[in-house]
Amino acid sequence: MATSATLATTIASPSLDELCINTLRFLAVDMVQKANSGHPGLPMGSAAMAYALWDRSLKFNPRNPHWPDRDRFILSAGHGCALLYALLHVTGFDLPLEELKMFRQWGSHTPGHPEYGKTPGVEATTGPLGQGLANGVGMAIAEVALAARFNRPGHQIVDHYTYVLVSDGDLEEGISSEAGSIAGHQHLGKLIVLYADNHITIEGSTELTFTEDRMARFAAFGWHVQSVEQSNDVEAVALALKNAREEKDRPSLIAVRTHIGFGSPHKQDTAAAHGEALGVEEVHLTKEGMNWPASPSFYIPAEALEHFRRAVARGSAAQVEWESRFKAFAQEYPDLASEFQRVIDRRLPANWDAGLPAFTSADGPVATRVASGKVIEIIGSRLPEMMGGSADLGPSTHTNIDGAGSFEPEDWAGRNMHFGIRENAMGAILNGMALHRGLIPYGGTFFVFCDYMRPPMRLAAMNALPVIYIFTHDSIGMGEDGPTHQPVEQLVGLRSIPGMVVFRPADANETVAAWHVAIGGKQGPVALVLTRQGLPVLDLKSYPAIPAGVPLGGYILADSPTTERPDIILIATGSEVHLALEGREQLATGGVHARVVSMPSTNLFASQSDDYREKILPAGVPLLVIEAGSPVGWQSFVGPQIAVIGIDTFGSSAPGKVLMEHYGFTVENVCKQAHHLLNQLKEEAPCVLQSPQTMEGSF
Ligand SMILES: Cc1ncc(C[n+]2csc(CCOP(=O)(O)OP(=O)(O)O)c2C)c(N)n1
Repeated sequence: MATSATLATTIASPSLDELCINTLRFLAVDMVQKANSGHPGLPMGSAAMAYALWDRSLKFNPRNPHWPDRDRFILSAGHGCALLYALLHVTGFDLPLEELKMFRQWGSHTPGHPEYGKTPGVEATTGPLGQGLANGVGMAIAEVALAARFNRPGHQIVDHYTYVLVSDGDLEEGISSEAGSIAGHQHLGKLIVLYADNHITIEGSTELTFTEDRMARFAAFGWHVQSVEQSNDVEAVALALKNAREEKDRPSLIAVRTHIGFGSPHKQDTAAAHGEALGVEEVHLTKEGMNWPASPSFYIPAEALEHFRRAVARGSAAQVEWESRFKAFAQEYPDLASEFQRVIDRRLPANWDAGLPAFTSADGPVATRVASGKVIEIIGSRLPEMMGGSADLGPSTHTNIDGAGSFEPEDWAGRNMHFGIRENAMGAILNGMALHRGLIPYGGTFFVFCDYMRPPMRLAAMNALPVIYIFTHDSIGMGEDGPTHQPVEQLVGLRSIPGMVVFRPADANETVAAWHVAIGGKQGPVALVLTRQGLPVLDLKSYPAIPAGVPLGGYILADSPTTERPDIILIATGSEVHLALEGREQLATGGVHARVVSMPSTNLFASQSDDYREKILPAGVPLLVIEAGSPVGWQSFVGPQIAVIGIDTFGSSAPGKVLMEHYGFTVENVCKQAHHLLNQLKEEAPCVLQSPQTMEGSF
């Protein structure tokens, strides 16, 4: 049973605390006022609880934001970032006051929402509400997983907390229930969430939308819950934090009754304080009411700064203390210590890729999801930092690492994760694990359900996080489950995310090569889009270009037999590559010389040099694209002389082979459309973009 304690609020805050808290408040107020953009309300209301955490508990070193055993702090309510920037500046991170004055301006390190990599001390990009909370769950998972792997009796080298500050919006978002449920189930006792319970969202009071008992909800998830009635009572918040740390078995939620826009005579406790500058007059009145000098703006009292800056010595001492513990650990366990350093630095061991499977045509047919599973078994045994699983589809997605055990409550050495049917949280947890460092996280589901995890995938791409997605059942070829389960627009959707590398391999050997890029490349998230159905194997003896070609995104798999310059190029991805190969043979019998280009990753192909792309797709040669997905995107990608055999409607329920035929994915249709395109071009018809639905006789 969860404990709900209402803590005493009678201890008066010492005046130095008040001075420090008001410093944070007014830095935030001035930032937003100067930018005339941003969110002053949450910082004003939450400054005291944030101060209680940063001043009394948080283990961090402003001079080394990346020290491995620091506590993590995530401002999930990213719109309140002015508070975070104020904290980072006053405690001595490399964020000069000038940066605070440049809040939300071009090129500054104080963007409109916290951005990982842009501001020292920002642990996660937040703003899309709920994501930060689930990132925190991922970080807390990483902490216990690494502790299980590396700590030894007498050597606690992984031992830190994950703190998250959330708002109403974070807890309203469904992802908070997904993530909260996993965190409770996993008994993540070192995850501590502070909730700015200010009763206000953009449209007004939470009475409009959010009336459930949040404490009871999280208690039901298995959390330890506490309430603090007076947000400005630093000691009460500090005591609640202490209780939370002492609760080893359950994650903690501390609801602090804050007041949005605290101190603003006309805006406190109203939605007007949420998302716009207070206004010159209101800023003046607020400062006056709280005995704060009206000018200069961005005022930091010397005593407050001096007090805040003690964080530097404190943080450096904490780091030095950890380093000496790590040294003792390294003396007793030298291999383990260098292994820890390796995974934290994201370095791969030598020969990590030795002996990856080379499939032969005798192995076929092989579904690419099965080939992927074989690769995971091998590299999973070589790379203990690989940790992941699926959203309750492990047997279908082939994401299990044999012999690696399940990651289970308080048996955190297992590396096979069971996310349950919670794709959005799975994506955000993977991000948190990657942000923490020390792990290579991966997660799988059916391709069509990647839509449920698009928000965290977008953030993974934005932050170039090394997360791997394993999406199976990649097209109508998956069959009978019908249009609800048949991805059509997902490929173009994922390809359109800047920085996301999407692979749709044509066979088992391309799958191996794609995995090689996913692990060995340095490019951020990689999505592997894999078939349910078996595919013939492209034997490396017959198709030696595969290992070098896949990393380039597109390459010549089979060239035009007799001419330097082909009559037509058949571009295909995934299962349709086999149609292209057969089509090429048949076209040759009619005197048409076709080249087959396999393009497992359009993103990587687009990033190659002009020379390379021209070599593969010489200008002026007509192109026929064959892909069992939306045709959107191909025309702009490959030029005007193009036709596409694609799908611009949803699929339907039938066996995969039948569907492929009905949607025009047959050798006959490939040849027919190739001839059609060539004839049209002879007649100098305008450029065309066709899908089977618009093609005469396709059905
Ligand atoms: C996923 C998502 N939906 C919508 C928004 C836009 N938005 C920003 S803050 C907010 C709600 C504000 O309420 P609350 O979370 O209580 O923050 P507070 O008013 O206390 O600052 C909304 C809807 C968002 N940032 N993320």
